[in-house]
Order: sequence, then structure tokens, then C-alpha cells
Amino acid sequence: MLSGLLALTATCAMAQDPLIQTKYTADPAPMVYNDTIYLYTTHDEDDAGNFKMLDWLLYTSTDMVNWTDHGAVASLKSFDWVERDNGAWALQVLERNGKFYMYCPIHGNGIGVLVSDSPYGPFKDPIGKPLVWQREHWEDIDPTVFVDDDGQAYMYWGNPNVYYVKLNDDMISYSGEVVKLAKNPEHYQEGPWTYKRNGHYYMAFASTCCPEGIGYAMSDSPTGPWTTRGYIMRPTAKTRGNHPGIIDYKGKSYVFGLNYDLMHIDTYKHHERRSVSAAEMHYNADGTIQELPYFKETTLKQIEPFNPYRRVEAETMAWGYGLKTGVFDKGGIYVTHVDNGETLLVRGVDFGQGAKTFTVSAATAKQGGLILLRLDSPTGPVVGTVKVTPTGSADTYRLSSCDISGATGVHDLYLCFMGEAVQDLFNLDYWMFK
Ligand code: FUB
Repeated sequence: MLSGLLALTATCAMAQDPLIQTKYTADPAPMVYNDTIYLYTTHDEDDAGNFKMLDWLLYTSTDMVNWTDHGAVASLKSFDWVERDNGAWALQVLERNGKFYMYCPIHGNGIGVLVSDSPYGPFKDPIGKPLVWQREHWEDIDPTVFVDDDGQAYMYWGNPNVYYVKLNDDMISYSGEVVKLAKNPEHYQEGPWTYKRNGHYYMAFASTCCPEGIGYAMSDSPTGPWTTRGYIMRPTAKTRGNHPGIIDYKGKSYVFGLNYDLMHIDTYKHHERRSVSAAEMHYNADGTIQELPYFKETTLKQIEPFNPYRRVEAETMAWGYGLKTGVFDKGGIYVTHVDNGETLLVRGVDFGQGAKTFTVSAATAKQGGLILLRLDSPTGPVVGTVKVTPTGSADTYRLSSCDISGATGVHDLYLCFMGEAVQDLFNLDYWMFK
């Protein structure tokens, strides 16, 4: 228990790095839609040595610090033509005219496209073949797509060269030839992220390997020439890889990237087990971008308080090191691998005038345990304790409640798990305060 608490306080004190702790996530592709951030990521398997990547994940947030896990929204199996059993590399998702287009590179098999009516999927392959595949080399990775003000959509990609095509309005085909940039942006390695902001065209990218930082180039035109203007984050020995995703959200700008900080809690032996982090970034008046220190040296501020007076999916958290998430047969996600001494943190919870009760939906085939609700730290004041008793099976969920006292105003909420069993105390579906 003590080591769990130490890991939590050691890694959570300065910055929320990384954003997701229940899985290894990489290659962040954030998309803002209807006031929510949809953060699509790739997925390094827990036992990955080299790249072992089978599916693409989705997380959502409205405050940048508390993220809800929606599981895998597409996988290599989404494409009938994919011959490989590995290689679900860096994607991007874009909304256009109410449809959501997911551009997925399959390393060594080209770039495919999936379409859905919802950002949560299901995503289906509308063309049954790669959108792009230059079979003479393996450079077709890391697609990024944006739509210019005149309605022309562009897809860029590539390592170590940059290619682009003009997508047709259907977003699932293109016109003209694949163009290779005559001159790469200086320091370019891979992972382009192209967008337009205040009349400037930007291409952020993972800079020359290794270690990779996040560089960026600007242009007056979507087809270049691109001039490197500096680093958003300099290469540092603190992470071997990086990969940008950039958004504006609720009046602020954010850069997402990747690192090995979660894995480093366990081991410094190198594996491709990466995690996504984010930092607020700032533009200068001339459109250039201010350089940031490494993720761990930045502080991610919560945009707005968290409302606990509704059904909150248990897989919503700011920190949950040691926990895992599973998928219900009927769909939906639950929290599992809840061990004695582990903690789930939800940041900046607004209890307002005061909460009176707490209810949790939990399942356990064992003897269950306790959830202590603490404020502001894993050893902070206990405002309620709920007992989870045996429900007969790990799939049979039952509601358990407790009274709450002393929870008013805005606090970080720690769900602290205790039980006689060392591991797998219970599974959690959702919770709510009243
Ligand atoms: O995640 C697999 C590959 O590693 C990506 O496609 C590259 O950008 C690098 O992050």
C-alpha cells in the first residue's frame, strides 16, 4: 500500500504526466468537437518490447485533467485487406459535415481510412483498400489531415520524407499524384501535425531522432515551402520519442506529445511502452510558438471544476496508476485490477454547498472491501466510507451507498481502496454524489 501511495505522490505532485495511466498510449491525436476533447491515441501493449500495436483508443475530457476511457474504437481487424498482425501506428481523426474520418497507417501496409457517424464509432472501412500505399518503401506512416478555408482537404504523412495529396470532398479518395516535398522542414523526422491558425499554416513534427523533440515549421501556403521556426519542446534525454497533436480549446492552446514516464515508474529498461502527455502552449503575436520545457516541468491547469452530481463513469480519472480498464460484453468500460492500497484521483471536484450521499456500482466475486473518500490527498480527511460486499460474481453489479460529511466547495477527490484481499477487490462501473 505504501509503495502505491509513494508512486502516486511522487508522480502527481508537479504535473499530470502522463495523462493516462491504465494503459500505455502513444501518438496523441486530439480533436475538438462539440465542446469536448476527443483524444485518439495509439496503444502500446503492456508486454511490448519493440512496437506492439494492435488497436486505436479513445479518451475524452472537458477539463484537460480528468479523462474518460472509451476503450478501443478501431483495430487492425477494421481493415479486411490488412495482412499484418501488428503496426496500428499514429492516426488522426477529423470531423467533416457530420462524419468522422479516421486516417490509420498500418506500418508496411499503407494508410487506410475509416468512417463513422459518431466520434465514438463504430468506424467502418468505406473503400476496402489502402487510401495510399507506395509499395516501394515503408514511409507511409503518420497521416495528418486538415481542411483549408476554401474547402480543399490535404493529407500529409511520412518518415523521413514528407508526402501530401489533395483529398476529394468525400475525404476517402484523392485527386492528382502523391507529392513528395522537395525540401523537408529542417529537423523533420516524422509525425507531422498540420493545421491553419490566424492565416498561418503550421506543420509541427517529431524532430530528428533520437531523442525526438517537437519542432514546427510555418508557411504561407498549404503546399509549402515550409520554414522551420523552432522547437515547441526541445529534444531531451528524458524521452527518446515524441509526437505532436495540437488543439485550441476553451480559449487556450495545447500541445500533446509522448514519453516513457509511466514506464519509468516501473523500469528504465527500454521498451516501446509510451504514454501521452500535454502542456498548455502559447503563440506570439506574429504566430510563432513559445518554447516549452519538458512535460514534467509544466503544470496542466484544470479548465473547469468537475461536477460529481451525475452518473460518473468510474473510468474517469486524473490519476489511477495500477488500475486497469475492461470492456463489458454489452459495450462500455469498467475499472478493474483494483488492489488494496490503490487510489483513483478525480481532480477539482465541485461539491458546492455540500454532498450528502455517495453511491457506487461495484461487483465482486470475493469478499469486497472499502472505498474511503478522501479530499485533497491520499491521506487527506475522510468524508465518507462505502462498503462493497460480495455480489456473487465479478460481473454482477450492485449499488452501495454511504453518508458524506464535510465535502463542500472544490477539492481533489481520492477514492482509496482497502480490503483483506491484496488484489482484485472489486470492479467499478460508475459512481455519483447526491
Ligand atoms: O507509434 C508508432 C510510430 O512511432 C509512430 O507512427 C511514429 O510517429 C512514432 O511515434
